[in-house]
Amino acid sequence: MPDPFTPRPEHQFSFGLWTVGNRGRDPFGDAVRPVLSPTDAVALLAEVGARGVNLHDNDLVPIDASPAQRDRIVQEFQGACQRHGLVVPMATVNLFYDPVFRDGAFTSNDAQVRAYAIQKTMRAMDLGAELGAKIFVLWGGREGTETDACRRPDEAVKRLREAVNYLCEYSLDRKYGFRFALEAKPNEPRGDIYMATTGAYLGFIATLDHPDLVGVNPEVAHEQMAGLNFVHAVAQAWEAGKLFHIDLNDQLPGRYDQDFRFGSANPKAAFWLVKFLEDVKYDGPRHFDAHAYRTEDHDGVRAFARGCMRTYLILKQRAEQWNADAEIQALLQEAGPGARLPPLTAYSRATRDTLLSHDFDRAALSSRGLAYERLDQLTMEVLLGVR
Ligand code: GCO
Ligand code: MN
Ligand code: MN
Repeated sequence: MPDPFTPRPEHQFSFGLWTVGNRGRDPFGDAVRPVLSPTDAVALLAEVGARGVNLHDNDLVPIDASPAQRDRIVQEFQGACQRHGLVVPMATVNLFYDPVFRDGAFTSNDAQVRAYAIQKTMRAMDLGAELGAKIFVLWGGREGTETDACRRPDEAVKRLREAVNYLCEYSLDRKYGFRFALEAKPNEPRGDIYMATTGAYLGFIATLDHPDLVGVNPEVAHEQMAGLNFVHAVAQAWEAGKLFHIDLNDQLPGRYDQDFRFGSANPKAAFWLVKFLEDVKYDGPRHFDAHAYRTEDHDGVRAFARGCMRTYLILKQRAEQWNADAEIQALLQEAGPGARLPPLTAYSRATRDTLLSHDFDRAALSSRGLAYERLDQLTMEVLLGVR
C-alpha cells in the first residue's frame, strides 16, 4: 500500500529558500551548516516532495549584484525549478538585514530610507513576477522600536499605509496581479514591532486605497509568541476573505522566535489548525517558515522538511477521522444550539417585540452539562492514535 502521508503537488507544500538554507546562526553562535546554494535548495526540496519554493530578493540575488549578474542568477534558478518541477508561489523582500534598515524601512524617519525601501520592494516584485509568483508577502521585521521616543506610533502607521498604497499601484501599473499578504509579529528583531498581530493588520487593511489586493500571512509562531490562539487569528482572516497565505511552524509561548518544525511543540494546536484549513477548504499554499535545529547537518534538514509535511498530512487524516467519528458527532449535536427562539438574524419590529417579551428559562439553559470534557478526551484519543 502506498504511504498515505507522501506529499503530492496538490497539497501545495512550499518552503522558503531561507528555511532549508538556514545555517543555524543565532545571536550567540555562528553558522553550523555550509551554504546551500539556491539551486541545491531547489534540488533538496524536490527530493523531499515539496511543490513550491519561495524567496526574498536577496536569498537569490545578492543586494549588490550587477544587472547582468542578477539576470544570470535568475536564469540559473529558473532552470533548476523547471528541471525539478518546482514553482514559485510567493515572493517577498528583505527589508531587515542590511544596516540601512536598522530603524525601519517603510516607517523609518529618514525619507531616503523609506524611498529606498520602496524601490527595493518594486525590484523584488519585478523578480517575483518574473518567477511566476502571484503572492507577495510583506513582513516588517524592522518596522518597530526599542524606545518610543523615536517617533509617534501613529506616524509609523501612516507611513506604512503610504508604502503599501504605492506598491499596490505599482502592481496594478505593471499588471503583475499580485495579492499582498501582510505578516504580523509582536517583537524580534525589534523590541516591539508595529502591527503586532494578524488582527491589527486586518484593521489596517480596511484603511488602504486597494483593500481588495491586500490580505494577511499569519504565522503560527508569531501569534503564539504573544500567547494568542493562532487558529482564532486564522479563522478571523479567513472569514474576512483575507487569508492569502500562511506560515506554518511551531513555537512555545514566551520564548524567543523558535521557528520549529510544524506541529513539533504543540501538536494539539496544530491539529485544530489543520482541521480548520481542511474543513473550510483553504486552497492556498501551505508554506513552512521554519528551520532545522542547530544540531543538524543537511540530512537533518531533509528530515526536518519531510517532518513538516508528514505531520501536516497525519493531522489532516486525524481531522477526517474526527469528522467521521459517530460519538464525536453525536456529542456535537447534543451540545449544539437548542430551539432558536426568536430568530435574531433579521431585525424587525415584530422580532424585536417577540424578543423583548420572551421569558428565558435561565436555570434550564444553564443546568445541562455540555460534555466538552468527553469531547476533548475523544479528540485526544484520536490524536494519540488509540481510537
Ligand atoms: C521571521 C519571519 C520571516 C518572514 C519572511 C517573509 O520571523 O523571521 O517569519 O521569516 O516570514 O521574512 O517575509
Ligand atoms: Mn517567524
Ligand atoms: Mn514568517
